[in-house]
Amino acid sequence: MKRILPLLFAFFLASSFTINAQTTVDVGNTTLTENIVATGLNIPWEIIYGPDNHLWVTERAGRVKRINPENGNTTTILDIDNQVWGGDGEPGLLGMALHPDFENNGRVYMVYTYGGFGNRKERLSYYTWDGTSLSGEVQVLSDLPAQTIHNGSRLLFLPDGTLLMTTGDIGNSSNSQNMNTLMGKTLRMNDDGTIPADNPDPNSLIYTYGNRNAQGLCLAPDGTIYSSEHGQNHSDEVNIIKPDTNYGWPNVEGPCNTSIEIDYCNNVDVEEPIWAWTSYCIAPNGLVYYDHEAIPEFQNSLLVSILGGISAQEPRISHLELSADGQTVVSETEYFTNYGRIRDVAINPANGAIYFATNGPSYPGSGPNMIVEYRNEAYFPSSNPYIGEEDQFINVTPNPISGRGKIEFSENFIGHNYEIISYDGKVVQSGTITEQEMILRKRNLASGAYYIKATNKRGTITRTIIMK
Ligand SMILES: [Ca+2]
Ligand SMILES: [Ca+2]
Repeated sequence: MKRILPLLFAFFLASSFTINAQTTVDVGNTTLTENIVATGLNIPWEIIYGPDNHLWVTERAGRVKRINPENGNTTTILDIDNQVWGGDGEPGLLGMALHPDFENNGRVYMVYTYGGFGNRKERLSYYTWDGTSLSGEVQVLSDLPAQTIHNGSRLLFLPDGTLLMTTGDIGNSSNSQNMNTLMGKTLRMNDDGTIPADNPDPNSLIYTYGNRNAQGLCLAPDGTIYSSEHGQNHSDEVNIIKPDTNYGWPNVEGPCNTSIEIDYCNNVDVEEPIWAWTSYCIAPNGLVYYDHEAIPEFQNSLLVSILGGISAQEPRISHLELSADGQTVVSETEYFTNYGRIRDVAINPANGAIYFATNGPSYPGSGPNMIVEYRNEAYFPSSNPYIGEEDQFINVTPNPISGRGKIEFSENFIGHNYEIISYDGKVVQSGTITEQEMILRKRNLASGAYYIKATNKRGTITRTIIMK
């Protein structure tokens, strides 16, 4: 094997983030194997496993990416950077959902903030997928107030075809009990934004109230709706969402357990969370109900993305085991604790693989920002999720590299450029791909975590490189 592209530069890498290749994690008797599907993303916020067997991801600055989970090939299918306000802090392009009839109507719903200082707003729109990109914005709900914090925005279609959307209190806690504003609520609407006739108030989108800033919503097969909700300094919650229900904020945080809260709850009907993290702020985000035999230990449980709060304490996925009736949480176990902040999680319905989006080690979302898969490779799905495109790839072997490593490119990358980027964001090497094999030597690159990125007409592939 020839050395094709000489490595001219070696750069010092300073990163507090450590990453290992080919990690496995045991969940009871099931072994899950890690695969970093894509990296170098710009704060992935929503991650959906679509009926097209691709991952659909919002990036907070204003882009939607579509990722083939088998080879990591990534394409940008919508770019509304110039329309979105925010992207650095909490506002930006946030929640997304595919319409239940997506395969026929191609509708992709999403929430973003717009305007800016003096005119901060939030909007729900849908775009239509044509097989290549998203276009044709239809505004469903506009002119919602937005702020630099607490913009909710998680979306969930229900079996009856209506759409739930969480809204935050936008930093003004009195909004949550005020039925004259849509903020600090869960909203329920038809797919065109009109009010369903069977809403608690047939003249209002409000479905629940007393919410602070809920950014997780999921559905169990029995119809139970679970939500995660950010607490203030403590009492992050998991709730079961029921119509016309008061979830307590700002009068009650977590369970009714202080004397003031108990007095309040004796007079006002407040729904208490089924689980609360009461000691400090862990900032729960997207969650899923796991219902697949590939990981039997996760069945009938919630997997909750945990950012770890502003100081990123104990970011992870929390496995909340549910009681048989799904109404209470039996136990919490922490997994995937070494990826930095975890924003959202999705499941491949064919093989039960878990995908999660990372937002880096510190608030509000420094890199590395990755999509990580954990799969039970011993499980053989009844339907093969493999979707081809094997002729587009980048492989790094061995990984980690301790002496000499090899990068293999698919032929269609020849003539295109590549970059090797450290996990703190510096391009340490770049050039044109002239042949299918490139040798990396330990002496050319300092120890640490990097990724290689190359783009051609089909899309972009990123692959992690660990130099021992
Ligand atoms: Ca509450
Ligand atoms: Ca309390």
